[in-house]
Amino acid sequence: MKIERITMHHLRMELRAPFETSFGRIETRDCIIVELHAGGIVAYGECTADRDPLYSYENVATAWHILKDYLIPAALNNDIQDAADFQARVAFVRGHNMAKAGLEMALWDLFGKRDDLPLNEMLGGTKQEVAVGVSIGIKDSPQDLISAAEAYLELGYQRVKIKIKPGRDVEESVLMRSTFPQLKLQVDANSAYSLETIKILRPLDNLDLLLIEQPLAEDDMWDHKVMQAEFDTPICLDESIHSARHARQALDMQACRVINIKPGRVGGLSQALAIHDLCRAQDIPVWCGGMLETNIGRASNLAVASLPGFTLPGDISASDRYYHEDITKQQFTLNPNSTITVPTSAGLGVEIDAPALQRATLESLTLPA
Ligand code: OSB
Ligand code: MG
Repeated sequence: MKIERITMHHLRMELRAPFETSFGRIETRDCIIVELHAGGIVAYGECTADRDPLYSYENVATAWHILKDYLIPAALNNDIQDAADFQARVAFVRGHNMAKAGLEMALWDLFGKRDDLPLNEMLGGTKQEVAVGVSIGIKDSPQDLISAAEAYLELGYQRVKIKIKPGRDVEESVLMRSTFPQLKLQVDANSAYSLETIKILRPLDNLDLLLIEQPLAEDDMWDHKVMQAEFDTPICLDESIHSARHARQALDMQACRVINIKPGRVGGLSQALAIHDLCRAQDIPVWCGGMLETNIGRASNLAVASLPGFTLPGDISASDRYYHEDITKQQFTLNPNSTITVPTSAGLGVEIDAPALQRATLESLTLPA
């Protein structure tokens, strides 16, 4: 399909509550929404890079630049056949996976709308509802964490992930486990430890956690292998996995037993699919991570999580867990069994709330100008 025009919107979304991880605390979340026009269809994608390069080296400014100067020019006025065709055209750009994924998502939305197919069907999804949990940031005190968890359990979430960092790890995890003995519980360190300091995490191995997510540095695949050999709890990689190739290498060297798939981090839905297929063939459980997306990215995550290999609950919470105002007309709600229903309309299956998008937008740029 010939791509006629693309607009990028830089958004700043106000979180309902601050979100703190080992790399920092945020009260607002930035992202780029890609709006694509072709053959009378308007399609959307979300680039998950945040304002600052804390979770990864990408941020809004780098993604804006890479989209404007490389990726969008590679797509404009071209007859893009499918996601693989798009990836081949932008393969010359090294890295910048979140920028690529944002535009690729808009292309999936476009093709879905053209062919009247929902994204989950295009990807090969098999579930109508997907199991989800909630990711709770670091709180001011362990007691505040327990209160926050209680409130989420009250709402129906049946799986909780807590963020940890040095000094805010063992006490919190032990307290969570003793307060909620049956809860599906996991922790995420966002690379806050080293092989020397993981000794502190030893007691976590006796808490029946689903997994320990990304304890070590992004580029320390080998050290994760060393750690996994010393821990019974599955290590799950998030930041370390940027491609299906990385996923294969991580599994080959037993650096992890679970993979968190975030389409943004791996360069798009097509790579997410490839990692899913690889893991499924080896019986490695995967789950869909979250990047505090708007409902655009959330719709995409729900479609991905409907694939059969996504056997662990995703970090895909209801819309009202995130922002004061989201940018689509429909809101995602939690079903009583801790699932969210996968959208069934064409493409991403969500309709933009134009005034809300406008209110969240700091800057827009249309190409061709
Ligand atoms: O590491 O999984 C992470 C949010 C921003 C950046 C990194 C991570 C997260 C989350 C939030 O854990 C999950 C969600 O979107 O609900
Ligand atoms: Mg993570």
